[in-house]
Amino acid sequence: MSSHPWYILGAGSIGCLWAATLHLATGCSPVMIVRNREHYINKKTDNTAVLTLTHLDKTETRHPVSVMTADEITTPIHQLIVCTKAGDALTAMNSIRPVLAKHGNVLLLQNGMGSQEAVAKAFPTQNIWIGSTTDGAWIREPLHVHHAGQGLTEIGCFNHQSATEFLCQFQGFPLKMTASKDIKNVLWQKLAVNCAINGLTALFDCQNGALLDNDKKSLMDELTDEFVHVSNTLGRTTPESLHEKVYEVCRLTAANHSSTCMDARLQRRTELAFINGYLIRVAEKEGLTLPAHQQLMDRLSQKGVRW
Ligand code: KPL
Repeated sequence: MSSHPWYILGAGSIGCLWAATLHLATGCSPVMIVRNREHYINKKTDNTAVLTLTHLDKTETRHPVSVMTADEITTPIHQLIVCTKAGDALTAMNSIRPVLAKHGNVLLLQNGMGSQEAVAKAFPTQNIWIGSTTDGAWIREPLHVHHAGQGLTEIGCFNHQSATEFLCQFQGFPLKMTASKDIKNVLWQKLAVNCAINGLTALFDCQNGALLDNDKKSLMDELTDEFVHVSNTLGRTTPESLHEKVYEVCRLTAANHSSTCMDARLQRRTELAFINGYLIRVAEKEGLTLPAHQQLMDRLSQKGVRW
């Protein structure tokens, strides 16, 4: 591992999962950069806190971390993992711009598409790595994360530079990781599934498995048909059996509430602008309209779901 400390922007489920895992793998405490310090620690003068990780086998481990706001950081950041919501990534990155090392490594772990391009464009001298993760995690209370589902994190770079060397740092890391030569395609394939599932689960306030009921399934099919249409227009590949893949994710995560459903329930801003909203914007540029996607977004707006 590099001798530089790791900084993690965002203390949500993925941020906490990576912070705890980094401590397990390296023995070094990462620094978690948060917007509101009091939400995590009540000591005024001391930045240290303990993060609890409940593992897949339900055992618990505890990990010392530092919790800081952007304006408390004075030393240059060479190693950063951005775990904010997609809609907050650029603002959060700008908040640490003055302390970000010019050629630092930045790993972006956002859902959906669009935020990664925006950050890469705004930070041209940094080495920007993009991750797409299927790890499942949820927050029980601030700084207590449950690892709920073993997934895979694929890491690559928009300019196809190999991520193998970057990934060497994570040897022996407890989360599963692999280098991807075509991370845009990985993000696109995940987007297909999220476009079909996330918005609908927020609309019906249901678990993923409930989308396999007939009336909801046909809405999912319409969204998937539109995705395939955009994909074909762009000359991108999607699996022939995309509908089957979507059903399979619904079956495998039947009892889960999607991240968007949870955000909507808690009246938080969702990431739909970077999921269905992203597809609508890409389609518009190609002169295509996507009635099923548009109708979904309209119905969600009427319901008061924010993005
Ligand atoms: O990625 C997901 C999410 O919740 O954002 C799915 C695949 C829908 C699993 O819940």
